[in-house]
Order: sequence, then structure tokens, then C-alpha cells
Amino acid sequence: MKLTLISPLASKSLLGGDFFFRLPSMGLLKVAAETPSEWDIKIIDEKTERLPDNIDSDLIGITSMTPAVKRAYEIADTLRARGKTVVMGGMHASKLPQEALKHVDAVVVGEAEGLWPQLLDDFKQGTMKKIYRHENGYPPLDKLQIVNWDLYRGKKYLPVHFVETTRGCPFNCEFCSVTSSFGGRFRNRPVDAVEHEIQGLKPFDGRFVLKNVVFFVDDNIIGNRAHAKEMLTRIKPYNLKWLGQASSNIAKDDELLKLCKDSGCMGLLVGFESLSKANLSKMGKGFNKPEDFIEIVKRFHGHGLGIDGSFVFGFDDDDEGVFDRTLEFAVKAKLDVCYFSVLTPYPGTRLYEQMEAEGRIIERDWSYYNTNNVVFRPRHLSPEGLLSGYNTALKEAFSYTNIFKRLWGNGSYKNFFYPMNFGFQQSIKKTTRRRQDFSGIAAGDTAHA
Ligand code: B12
Repeated sequence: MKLTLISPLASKSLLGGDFFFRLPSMGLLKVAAETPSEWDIKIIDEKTERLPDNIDSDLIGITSMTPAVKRAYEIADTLRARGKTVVMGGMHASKLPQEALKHVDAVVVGEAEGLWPQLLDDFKQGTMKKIYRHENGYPPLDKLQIVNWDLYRGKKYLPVHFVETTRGCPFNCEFCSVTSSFGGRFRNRPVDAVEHEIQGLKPFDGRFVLKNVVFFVDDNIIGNRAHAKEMLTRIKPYNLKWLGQASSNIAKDDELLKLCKDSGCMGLLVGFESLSKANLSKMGKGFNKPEDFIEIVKRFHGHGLGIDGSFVFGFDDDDEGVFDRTLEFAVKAKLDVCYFSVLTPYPGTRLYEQMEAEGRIIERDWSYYNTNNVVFRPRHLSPEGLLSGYNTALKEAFSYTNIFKRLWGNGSYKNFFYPMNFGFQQSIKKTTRRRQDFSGIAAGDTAHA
């Protein structure tokens, strides 16, 4: 039996399809890992290859991040018109299964583990249901199958392996899709399993300066500190160069910062989100204290770690000064990378509920839900003002002058962060050139397109 898994392209998205961010879908590798061996599996990722006109497959599975879902539906419609059976999983379809069912034969709601083998079995018997969902909470992570990276060989991705050590997050920030997707509790993978997976990674052959680069996709690698400490100690011998994400309070734990460095961490993405206390407290991230931010960056640098500080524009307390204030902070703090996003109400989040209830959604075309376009009416800015302030701040943050001001003198990995910043600079040039049309949106409008 033949199975094709597809990752559709989010063409408007800064991190969607650009050369510098050609990163694979871990979700589809996990689905493939849950597929019984009688299936012959192929993965097609529109980031790296054109979708062929003819797909010779018994079953097609498509993943669905919100900014790529419009394209996912297009692909599904075309394939079904040719008589193919198409199923969908991933964040967007999990939040809006009834919407997805207008385009596909079945939807897997939530994590594939425990549901996918059942769907495949039902498909074979001709008894496939419309919706598969977990009835007893989230699946445990102790039996995750090891993913097969050979499915991605030859696809011209950046030479990075993704590994996950936990799922879930208790913080439930208003704009983030993670808690409603993976639950409000950290589920840990057994450290043995993580180590075993890392042992099995085959280096990408000589395509980049750094080899054995791992990105831990966990939303907060230190969510469970005891687990993190054990895991980091265990991976020390493997000479990894790794990146991950952590909450800002990691800076208070010298032992953890040292373990990160000793196990090969080049840098961590930290969600500072905003310099406004009012914004932080409303979004549910009051533990982030703006007065501590500079010191946090210093502590990272003191341990020889890079820091990618992430900020979001468009919160209710943001006015037109927010762009300059944040840019000034990024340069002054000497962030190795600064990642700016436009606030985006993803289905399933508290922010989405709020924006809907207040009639502030101005764009219903999901391809704009990519954090570089504006899909809602901000409180103190116009949609155009938010977009142009965001574009200018991004361009400024990645000007040659500011890249050097931010990076010069930092003790972090220069042969990683300089190329990364120049990669961002190129992608940003391209993304900010694209125009978003707000002309159809009159004051008070809640729908467009
Ligand atoms: C790594 C990552 C990236 C990487 C790689 C993306 C990629 N190709 O997968 C990069 C840096 C490129 C990236 C970019 C972006 N990302 Co991102 N990213 C992540 C992160 C941190 C981990 C993804 C991951 O591997 N998860 C673990 C896997 C196992 O989970 P999964 O993919 O959901 O798959 C499981 C199920 O959903 C299901 N499943 C998935 N697909 C399918 C398909 C079928 C057929 C079936 C049956 C099941 C199934 O089974 C899988 C196993 O259980 C997540 C946060 C998170 N915790 O997921 C954000 C996240 C996915 N990103 C997000 C966003 C917003 C973006 C960006 C728009 C902008 C940004 N701020 O970075 C861009 C857009 C990229 C694009 N394609 O357009 C949001 C998505 C929200 C949404 N509703 O879609 C998330 C959830 C972050 C958040 N906090 O809200 N991202």
C-alpha cells in the first residue's frame, strides 16, 4: 500500500518557504513513524519540491499549519477531484475539523500517536470515519517511535535534525497555540529514548560549516528542570551543536545555563514578547519582567550562549512608539537574533476568542495568518500602521549596522549567528516587499475576502 504525506507551502510567510529557513516538518516524520511497515511512504514538501501532477498513492495525508492551510485545502480539492482519498492532521485541522472536512475525507484531531494506526486500519477495511480524536487525554510519550530521517535525504533542507523531548506547556499565553494543542502539562519523553534517538542521527554530509546541528522543538526545554538537567547531562558526549527554546527564567539557573553550554547549546530562543508590563500581564506572561531583560541577555552571553529574543507587535497596549522602543532594546541588549512577529489570533487560542467576541478580525484568508501580516484591528494603531511599523522595525533590526552592533563582542557562536542574521536579512527584504491590501476594510468591518 502506498502513502504520500504532504507539507504544503505557506507562500506569504517569512519562515514559510524561504531558502534560508528550509526546515522540515517534524509532524509528518512522526506520522510516518506511526505507520505500519506494510505501507510504502513518501513525503513531499512544497518548500523543497514541486508537487507532481500525478500522485500514485492509495492514501494521501496532509499537514495543516494555519498559514499553509489554504494551500492544503487547494491540494486536497485537486486530489479528491482525481478520485484520491485525502486525510488531514496538524494544528489547524485539529482546531477546525468541520472546516477541514469540506476538503478532505477524514481529520485526525490532535497528536497522531494512537489514532493514525487506527485510521489506516479502518481505511483498509473500508470503514474510515470522518474524525479521529483522543478520548482519554493526551497520548503518553514513552512509546514514541524513532523517526526515519532517511525520508528527507536529498531534499535540500538546512542541515538540522529536529528532536523533541517534551510536549505541552502550562503557561497558556493568550496568542500561543501550544497549550490548546498539546495540553497544559509538560509530558516528558524518557531520557533514554531521547539519547537513543540522538545516537542514531547521521550527520548531514559536509553541506554546512556546522555538523550535527539539532533543534529541540520543545516549546520550553527547561519546562521540567530535573528532566532537562538529566537530558542535557546525557547528551554531552555526542558533540552536538544545538538550539532550542526556553522561558526567560532559565537565566536564574546558572547550573542549567552551564549544562546548556557544556552539552553544545549555541543559543536559545526566548519569548520576551513585549516591553510593556500591561501587555505581559494580559497575555498571561507576567513572570516576564521587562526590567530584567537586559540582565537576562548578559547572563546568556556570560555563559557563551547566544539568545534569540522574540517580540510581538500589536498588543492592546502597543502604540506607534512600540517599534522604536523594541528596536532600541534589541540593539542595546545585543540580542544575537531578534525575531519580531505581528500578533496573530490563531484558532483555538484565547486571543482568537477575544478578537472574535470584539468583532476585530478583519481578514479571514488563513494565508495571512503568518505573523507577518495583520489580520485584526489593533487597539491603538491602524492595521496599516502596525504592518508598516513592523516591516520597518524588522528591516532596521537586520540592517548591516544593527547586525554588527548587536553581535559585535558577544561570546556566542559567530559562525552560526552571522550567517543566520544575513539569512534573515535576505528573507526580510523579500517578505517586506509583499503588499497587503487593506483597501476593502472600512471602519467597523469585520470580514474581508
Ligand atoms: C519547529 C517549528 C517551526 C519551524 C519548522 C516548521 C515546520 N516545518 O514544521 C519553523 C522555524 C520553520 C517554523 C516556522 C513557523 N512557525 Co512554527 N513551530 C515550530 C514548533 C516550535 C515545533 C513544531 C513541531 O515539530 N512540533 C512537534 C510535532 C510532533 O507536532 P506537530 O507538527 O503538530 O505534529 C503532530 C500533530 O499535529 C499531528 N499531525 C501533524 N500533521 C499531521 C498530518 C497528518 C496526516 C496526521 C494524521 C497528523 C498530523 O501528528 C503529529 C505527531 O503527533 C511549533 C510549536 C509546537 N510545539 O508544535 C511552532 C508552531 C507550529 N509554529 C507556529 C507558527 C505560527 C509559525 C510561523 C507562522 C511563524 C513563526 N512565528 O515562527 C512560521 C510558519 C512556517 C510555515 N510553514 O509557514 C505555530 C502554529 C500555529 C498554527 N495554528 O498553525 C506553532 C504551534 C507555535 C505557536 N506557539 O503557536 N516553526
